[in-house]
This record gives sequence, C-alpha cells and structure tokens, in this order.
Amino acid sequence: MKKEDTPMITVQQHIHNEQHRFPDASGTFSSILSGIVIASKVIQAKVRNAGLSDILGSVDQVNVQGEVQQKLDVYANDALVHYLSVRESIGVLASEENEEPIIVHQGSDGAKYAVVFDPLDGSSNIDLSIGVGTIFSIFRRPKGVTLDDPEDWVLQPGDQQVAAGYVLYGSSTILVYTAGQGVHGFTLEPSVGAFMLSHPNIRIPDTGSYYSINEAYREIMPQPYVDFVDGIRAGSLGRTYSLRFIGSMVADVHRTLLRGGIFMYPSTRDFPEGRLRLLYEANPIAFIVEQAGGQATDGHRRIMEIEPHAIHQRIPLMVGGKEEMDKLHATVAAASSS
Ligand code: P6P
Repeated sequence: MKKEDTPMITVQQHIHNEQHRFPDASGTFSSILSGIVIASKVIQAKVRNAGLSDILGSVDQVNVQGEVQQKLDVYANDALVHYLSVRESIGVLASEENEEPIIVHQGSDGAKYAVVFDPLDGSSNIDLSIGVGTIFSIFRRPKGVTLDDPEDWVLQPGDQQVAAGYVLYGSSTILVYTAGQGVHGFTLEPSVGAFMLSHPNIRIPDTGSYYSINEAYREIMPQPYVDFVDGIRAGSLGRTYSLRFIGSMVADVHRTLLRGGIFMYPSTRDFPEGRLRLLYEANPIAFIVEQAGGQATDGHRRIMEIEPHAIHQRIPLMVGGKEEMDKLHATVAAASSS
C-alpha cells in the first residue's frame, strides 16, 4: 500500500492504543483526552475566524493573573470546562483563568483524575493572527485525598503527571501529547474534522540552530543567562544560531521540539520567580520535552521535581536539546561556584 494510501491513525485510535497503560481506568484516559480534543476543535474554529466575528479584543475584565482577559481566553476556558466537566472520571479542574480549582462530580467515587490547563497561552497575540496554544496536564487523585481538598488533587510535582500536552493553533492546528510513552503529534485535517497522526515518536535533536529568549530583558535577567546567550552568539557551541522569539510559548516550544535549540524564560527583575506558571505551563511542557529526549529545568532543578505550593505559582523555564541545555547548566553552575 503506498504511503499516501495508508489509512491515517486518528488521535482517538492512538489514545485507545495507549489505554492499556492505564490498568485501573477502563476507557478513562480515552474519555479525558477526547474531552480535550473536542474542546480544542471548538476553540480552533473560533481562533480561525476570530478576525471575522466579534471575538477579538478584551472583555474588559482582569483575570486572576491581573491580565486583561481576551474574549477568546474566556471562550477557550468555557469550552474546556464544559467538555471536561461531563467526564465522570474527572473530579477537579484547575485553570489559569480561575483563581480556585473547580470541583466537578461532587461525591462521585469514579472521579479519580484532575486536569490542569492554560486554555489559551499567548493570548496577547490573538488580535495579531500569531499562533496561540492550549496547554494541559492530567493527574491522578493522590491516595487519601477527597474533594474536600481540591487543591491537593493538583499540587503535585510534574513527575506525577499521567499525561500532558498542548494544542498549537498555528498555520495548522497540531495536538502534541505524551502519556509517558513517547511524544506524538496529530494535525487537524479540517475536511475530516479529525486529528490525524502526523508526527509519531517526536525526538528533540541533541543540537539545534535556534535560541529563543526575549533579549529585551537582557539588562534585568541574571548574568549567567546573558553570558550563555553571548556565548552562543560568539560560536561557543561551534555553529551559528538564529534568534526566534514569537511571544507565544507553545509556538516557541513546538519549534524547539521539532528543530532543537533552546527556549528560555529566566527570572527577571519584574518577575523574580519567573513569569511562566509551574502547574499549567512548565510541567506539561517539561513532560513533553523530557519524553522527547530533551531537558526542562529552572536553570538548576528539573521542573518535574519541584513540589508546587500554589496553583498559580510562577517558575523560570528553560527547555531544549541536550547540548544547549548542558552548556546552559555549565554556565549557570560556573557562575554559582565563582
Ligand atoms: P514576554 C504569553 O503571554 C506568555 O505567557 C508566553 O506564551 C510567552 O512565552 C511569554 O508570555 C512572553 O512574555 O514577557 O516576552 O512578553
């Protein structure tokens, strides 16, 4: 059978194949991920024609982050809450857009999972037709925890994630996820309305040719990161690099995952704890990047080892291929020991 005649695998078929990795969950994993798949199709339909419908701009409200909520932020959040809340297996939802966790299926014994998400990362780019993304992370309820303590369902280190991923609404719409057995990408085929396997077993190259950081913060970030960037530009890794920084982390990370290199958002004077969120940005991205053979740290520690203390906790985030990340860590360590 010619390649183009090979029947494509949909994400539902792929998830079903993964199902056996969840021994205590008959169909649960499929049900949760299918909720995210449906929500992402609804979101992408709005993103695709945002310029034509009254969906651009802000709702004149400020979210828990103190950021002006874009209409599409609210729409995306509502879609994810709606399609996930109908899954009996989910007990708790936590979103960038909601200060407190959302309890669903109060009292249902079947509720064993929590889903944490950033419904629309990069939303400041929405009006500019620049790629934005949905990021999600799935946890099992810790033993002995009930719905009386919804935060305890999600305040878990990233190593406890059972699955994680993102949807990039870019020149095409691609869902990338891991359930701990490699990283797989599915591109939405609009004529069919299905996510089809397009990037099986993604591996991040050990070396790349892009570095990604907002260099406007050069004067207000820790010196080792400035030294690392200056070194890269001076050829410290033996090759020429290009700077790419889109301002939508999902898009910048997706390029890093496929092409290699490094994405960095270190702490700055304005964001001493880092700008990005540990639970629903750094952890899911870290799971994906590590499963693809890369590294994800705060410059010192693996992101997925960090014990969270608050749902909206911020963290510095560095992700990339082995060579760039090893060089960064050596630069940071040398500065610490001098
Ligand atoms: P800055 C988008 O708002 C976001 O959270 C990430 O997607 C992106 O990498 C970062 O902020 C950009 O932040 O400070 O460079 O505008």
